[in-house]
Amino acid sequence: SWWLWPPREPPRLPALPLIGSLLSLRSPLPPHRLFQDLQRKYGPTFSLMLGPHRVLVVNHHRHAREVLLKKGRAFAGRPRTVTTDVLTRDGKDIAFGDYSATWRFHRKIVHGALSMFGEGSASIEKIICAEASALCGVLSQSSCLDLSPELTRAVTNVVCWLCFSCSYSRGDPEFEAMLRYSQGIVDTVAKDGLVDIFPWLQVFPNADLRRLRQCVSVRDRLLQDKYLQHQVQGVRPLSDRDLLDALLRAKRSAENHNTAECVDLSEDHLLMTVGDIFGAGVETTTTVLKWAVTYLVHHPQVQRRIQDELDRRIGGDRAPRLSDRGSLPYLEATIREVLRIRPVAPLFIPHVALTDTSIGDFTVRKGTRVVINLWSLHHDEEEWTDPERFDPGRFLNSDGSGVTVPSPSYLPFGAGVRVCLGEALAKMELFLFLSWILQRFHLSVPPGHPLPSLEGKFGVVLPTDSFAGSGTTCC
Ligand code: HEM
Ligand code: PLO
Repeated sequence: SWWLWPPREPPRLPALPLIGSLLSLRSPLPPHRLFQDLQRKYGPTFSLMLGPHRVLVVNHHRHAREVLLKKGRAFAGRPRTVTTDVLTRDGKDIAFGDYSATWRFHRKIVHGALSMFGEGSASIEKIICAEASALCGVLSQSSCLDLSPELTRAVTNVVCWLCFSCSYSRGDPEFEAMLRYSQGIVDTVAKDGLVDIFPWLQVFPNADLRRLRQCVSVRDRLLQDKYLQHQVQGVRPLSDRDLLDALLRAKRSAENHNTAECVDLSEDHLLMTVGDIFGAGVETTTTVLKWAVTYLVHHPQVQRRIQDELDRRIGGDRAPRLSDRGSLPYLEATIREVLRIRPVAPLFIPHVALTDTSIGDFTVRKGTRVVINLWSLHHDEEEWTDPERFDPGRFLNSDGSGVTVPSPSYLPFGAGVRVCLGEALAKMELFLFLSWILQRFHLSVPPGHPLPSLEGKFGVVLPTDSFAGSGTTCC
C-alpha cells in the first residue's frame, strides 16, 4: 500500500540506443558464466537491453521461484524469435509456443499422452530395458569404444518407440541423417544470435540461418513421413501404440466435438509437438548421460561406490528395474549431482511477462523477457559448499540410506506452468541406462589418453566437448 517503498527499477547494465547493452556483453565467457559474474556488480537480479528487448536476468533461487511458481501464470509467455519461428512454424509447438488457450489445451494432451507411458507403467520400462540390453550387448563386444554414439542411439530409440513405434539399428542412414540435422539445429537455434535480436537482419545472407532452414526441412520431411504412415494405418480403436497415435486421436475427437477451444489443433501443431518431444527426448537425455560418463571417469571412486551398491542390492544375476530406484540411493544422488553441476539448460528457455508485474521489490513491465540463470542457482556458494566439486554425497541424507535435496537452489527441470514435460521419462532413462551399464562395465579412458574436458560449450543445451565419453574403455 501507499506507505511502502515505491516500486523500484532493477539495476540495469549500460545501454545505447539501437544496440542496447551489447557492448557490455562482449566476453569470452559463455552467457551463463558472464551473467553469474555480472551479479557481483549489479546484484542477483538485473536488467539489460538486447537491441530493443528488455531482458531481466535472475540469478537467485528466491526470485527464480517467484517467477516460476508464485507468479507462474504472469511469467508463462515465450518470446518469438526468428530462429525458433523457423523451427516451430511460428510457435506451434509447446516449448517455444507463447502462452494461450490453444497452448494450454495442447500441453494438456501431450502431458496426458506421455503419462500414459509414464512412471510405474510397464511399457516404458520395457522399452528402456530393451534398449539398455542392446546397448550393453554392443559394449561387451569390444573392450574399448566410443560410448557417445551408442548412448545417443539407445536414447533416440527410446523416444522413437515412444513417438512412432519404430527404432534404428547401427549404421541406419536415416539415423545418421537425424543426427546431422539435429546437430545443425542445436548449433543454430535459440542462441540469441544477432538475427534473434534484430529480425530485420534476416534479409541479409546468413550462413547460420541457411543451415537452420536446411536442417529443419530435413527434419520436417522425416516427421511428415511418420505422420502419413500413422494416418494411413488409422487410429486403432482401443489402445494407442505411441504418442503420435494419441495425438491423432485427440485431434479427431476435438474435431468431432468441434469445441471452440480445440479448433487450433492443426496438423502443424501435431508435427511441431512431436518434433519437440523427439528433439528434447534425444538431446537432453543424451547430454546428461555423456556428462555422467565424463564425471565417472574423472571420479573412479564414485563409480566404484555405485558398483558396490549395485553388487549389494541387485547382484549379478538379474538386471536392474525401476523398482530398484529406492534401494540405490548413491546412484540416485550421483544423477542429481550431475544434473546440478552441469545443468542441461543453463538459461532455461526465456520466459516473458504477460502483464505488468513484479519480482521482489522490482517492477517488471509487460513484455519483459526473463532469463532464469540455472547455472547461478546450481553454483551459488551460499547454498553449495565448493560448488564446482563433484560430490554426490550432498544429496544423501545423514545416514546415507536415502536421497534428499539439500537446498532450494536446485531446479534442474524448472517448475510451475512451464515445468519440463519429460522429467519422469528422463529420470527413468538416466537411472536404467546408468545402472545397466555400471552393473556390467567399468568406465575409463584408454591408457595414455587425456581425461575428457569438464568445460562444455554453450548452446540451447549445454553439451560436453564434442568428445566427452569418447574412447571410454569398458572392461
Ligand atoms: C522444458 C530440463 C528432458 C520435454 C524444459 C526446461 C528445462 C528442462 C530446464 C525449461 C523450463 C522453463 O523454461 O521454465 C530438462 C532436463 C532433461 C529434460 C534436465 C533431461 C535430464 C526432457 C525430455 C523431454 C522434455 C526427455 C521429452 C519427452 C520438454 C518440453 C519442454 C521442456 C516439451 C517445454 C515445456 C514448456 O515450455 O511448456 N526441460 N528436460 N525434456 N522439456 Fe525438458
Ligand atoms: C534439439 C534439436 C532438435 O532437432 C529440435 C529441438 C526441439 C526441442 C528442444 C531441443 C531441440 C533442445 C532442448 C529443448 C527442447 C525443448 C525443451 C528443451 C530446448 C532444439 C529444453 C532443455 O529446454
